[in-house]
Amino acid sequence: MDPVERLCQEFQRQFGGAQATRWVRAPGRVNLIGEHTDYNGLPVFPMAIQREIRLLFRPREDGVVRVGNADPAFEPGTFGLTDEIPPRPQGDWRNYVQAAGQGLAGLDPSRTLRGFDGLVEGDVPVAAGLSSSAALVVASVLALVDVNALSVPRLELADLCARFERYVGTRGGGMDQAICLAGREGHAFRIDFEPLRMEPTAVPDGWRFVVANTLVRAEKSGPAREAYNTRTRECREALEQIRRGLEPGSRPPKARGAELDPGRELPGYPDLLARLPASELVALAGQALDGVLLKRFRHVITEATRVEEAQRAMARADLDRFGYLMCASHESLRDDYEVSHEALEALVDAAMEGGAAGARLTGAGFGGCIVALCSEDAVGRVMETITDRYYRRRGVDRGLEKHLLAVRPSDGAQVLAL
Ligand code: NG1
Repeated sequence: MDPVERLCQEFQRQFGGAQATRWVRAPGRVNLIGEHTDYNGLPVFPMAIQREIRLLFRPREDGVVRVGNADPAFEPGTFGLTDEIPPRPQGDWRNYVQAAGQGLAGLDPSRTLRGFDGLVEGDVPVAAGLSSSAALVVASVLALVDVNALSVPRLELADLCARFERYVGTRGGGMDQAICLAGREGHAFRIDFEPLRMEPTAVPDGWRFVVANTLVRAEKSGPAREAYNTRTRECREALEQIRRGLEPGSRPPKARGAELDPGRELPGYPDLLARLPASELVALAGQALDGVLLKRFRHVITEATRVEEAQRAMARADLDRFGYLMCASHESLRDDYEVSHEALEALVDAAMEGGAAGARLTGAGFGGCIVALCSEDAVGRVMETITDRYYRRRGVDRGLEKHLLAVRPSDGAQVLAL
């Protein structure tokens, strides 16, 4: 049976009454390169994928949202649309729907929003770095925008969704929501921030991206949250110290010509890169920063330069160069940003052994997925080697299609009639 038809039946079973009228599909995403750069205002390079969250809904007359899940492991919930919706315990899936509700209600507290009855299902692996959480927030926002006939431009909506998602307690950047809303079939996007800008690059015909899940959950509503938030804090601290090093008369800066004008607004990471070449910034950091802060800073700066180069490599269909940059990104994430995990290392090694042009952890790390790039004719061998060297050794031999997949660059989220 068609998945949407099955979902319609489940909707009837859970809610009764009138049938759902519309549904939203909101894709997961894989970030090809540019990790832990978005919250520093530096570019990323993701694509939307064919795995998605689906939300079937019918409008309500009142300001209540009732939401159920096709997976019985996830309990249903009801909440009123106000600008102060009490969050449920950390990790509860309904918080992502509530994030959308509170966010939209808070935009204009004098306006009463209509709610919906909605049923959610999806095939984006949870806590795997493929952004199931952003897809759920985006789907919920789009359903509310639809039932209230609001009109918000896509990029503005992406910024709003990123802000709304902070309701769950993470301070993520804006990559996931932007690519989920504005992805395009056949394309990856370079995304820049502040202000949000998206530039498509066609993925060359013969390129295949393989995603493999470590099956180590990296819950950002759980333990990985603290590790993620610590990294964002360290990046801010590193920036502060570098800024102090650039103040006139300070010791050191050795980078001549880069001193700040007194009274000028303090630069963020993008301004630093506009002011000095990456190599000089890293040299300057070597004098101004110690230990962990130096490593974090070095990752952020070098990763931003890899994004620039990777975009050019894709535009000229240079598979080997793109793969090389993915591997360099992974090493930097492992050694300088310290967000890898032995399971991620094992998967990257297996992908490379199978003939991938490059492989790296994707998403925040600490578990979750890797992404590997290979040519069309190598994809079978890469997937076989990963199966053999990773999954079989861990006794996983069923349901592999859920954990190991060749992803296609797909369209962004849409609201569709039933
Ligand atoms: P994942 O792990 O895929 O949810 C998180 C952030 C991104 C970005 C990456 C690291 C959220 C919702 N997403 O992605 O914005 O910072 O880590 O590059 O926090």
